[in-house]
Amino acid sequence: MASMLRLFCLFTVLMSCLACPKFWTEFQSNCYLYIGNPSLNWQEAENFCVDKDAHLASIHSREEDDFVKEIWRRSRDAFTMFPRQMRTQLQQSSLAPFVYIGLNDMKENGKFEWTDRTPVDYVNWMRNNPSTDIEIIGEFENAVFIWDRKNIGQWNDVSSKSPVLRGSFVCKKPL
Ligand SMILES: [Ca+2]
Ligand SMILES: [Ca+2]
Repeated sequence: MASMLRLFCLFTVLMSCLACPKFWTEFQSNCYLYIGNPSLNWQEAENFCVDKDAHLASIHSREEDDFVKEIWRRSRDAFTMFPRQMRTQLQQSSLAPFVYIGLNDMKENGKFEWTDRTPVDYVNWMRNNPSTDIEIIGEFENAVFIWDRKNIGQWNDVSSKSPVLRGSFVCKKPL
């Protein structure tokens, strides 16, 4: 009986090694964490992910692009189920109009990279993006978010250290 118990414990430990941490969602052998916190810009969001042994999500296929949008939209959809008073408190954190991902051209303007160092093999830019480098309030557009304008959910480059563009983001790490 004791050996059965030991075997069961071993199995449980092994299984937990093969699963994403609590609150993370598994998709194609990676774990994703959606954060609806509105108080972070791109750079702060990446720092948050690194703190969790992850990076802002990289996206390598249409399926992964849709998946990231799905966990973000699901969170916004769930928001409408809360009572009205609660919604006011939650409003900022649940209704971010964009979600940051790890794409950036901080090292060299126009040369986009993922913060997790995976290859850039898929992009989904919005019309007129990436922007020719327009300097806005002393900052160049060098980091990317998915903007759900017209429910299309395409990519836009913005300033990585914007004091204004604070929104939600998705961290990703391998399973
Ligand atoms: Ca740029
Ligand atoms: Ca742009």
